[in-house]
Amino acid sequence: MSSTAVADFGLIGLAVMGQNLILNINDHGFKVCAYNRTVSKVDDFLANEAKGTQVIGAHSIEDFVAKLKRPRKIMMLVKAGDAVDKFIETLLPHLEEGDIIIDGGNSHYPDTQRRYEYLTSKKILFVGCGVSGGEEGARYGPSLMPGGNPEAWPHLKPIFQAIAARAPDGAACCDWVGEGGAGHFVYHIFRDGVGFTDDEQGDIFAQWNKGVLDSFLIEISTDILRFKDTDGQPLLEKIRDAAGQ
Ligand code: NBP
Repeated sequence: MSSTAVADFGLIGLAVMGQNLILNINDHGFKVCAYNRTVSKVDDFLANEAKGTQVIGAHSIEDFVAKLKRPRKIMMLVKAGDAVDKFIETLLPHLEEGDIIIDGGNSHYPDTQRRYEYLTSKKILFVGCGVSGGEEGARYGPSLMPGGNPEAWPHLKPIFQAIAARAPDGAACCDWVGEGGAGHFVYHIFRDGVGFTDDEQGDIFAQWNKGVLDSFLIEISTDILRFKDTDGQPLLEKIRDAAGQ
C-alpha cells in the first residue's frame, strides 16, 4: 500500500449531494478524499464547507486513487449519463482487482446493469446505490439502497449504515438490496406475471399498510392503484412510464 493511502473513502462530484455526503461521512469518523471534474471546486470546498474537518482533496485522478486505502471505495455523485461512463473509463487504468466503484446518482437501471457487467469483466466491484432524501438527507442521514456486486457489501456496510437515516427502532435505513437491478419490478410482476388488476394490487398494498410495511409510500401507492380516470378506467395505466430530470 502506498504511504500516501490514508483515506477510507473517495468521493467524486462536489455538487450539492457530494458535498453533503462527504461531510456526513466525515462526521462518522471516516476520512474522505474529494475530487471533482472542475478541480478548483476541490480547493473551494476544502477552504469553505469542509474547513476544519478531516476531509482531504486531490487535484488529479492519479493523486485521488493513490490517496485511497485498498480495497478502494470510490463513490460518484455526478450527473447521470455520460459523466458516469467517462469517470469509470478515467478511473479504470488506475484501479486494481477488488476495488469498488459506487454510482450514487440517479442512473437509469439498464445503465447500471451494463456497467455492472462491464466492470465485473474488469474485476472491479460495481455498486449502483439509490440515495434518497435530497440535500438534507445526504448531510444528516439518507436512505441508501445499494445493489450490484455482493462482494462489495462487507466493505461498504460499516460506512453506509453509519451515515444512513435511522428508523424509530434505531435500525439503519440502508441494507443490501440484491444483485443487478433488484427491487424495481414488483408492479411488473403483479400485473404481467400474476395478472392482478390495479384494484387487486391496491387491495394488496392496503393490506401491507396495516403491517410492518406501514408507510407513506405504501399508503399513497394504495390510493394511486385504485384511482380512476373520468371514464371509470384505472388512471395509472394511462400514464407514460418515463421520467427525466
Ligand atoms: P448534479 O446532478 O448537478 O451534477 C453535478 C456534478 O456532475 C458536478 O460534480 C459536475 O462537475 C459533474 N459533471 C457534470 Br454536470 N457533467 C459532467 C461530465 N460530463 N463529466 C464529469 N463530471 C460531470 O449534482 P447533484 O445535484 O449533487 O446530484 C448528483 C447525483 O445525485 C445526480 O445523479 C442526481 O440525479 C442525484 N441525486 C440528486 C438529488 C438532489 O436532491 N439534488 C437527490 C438524489 C439523487 P463540474 O463541477 O465540473 O461541473
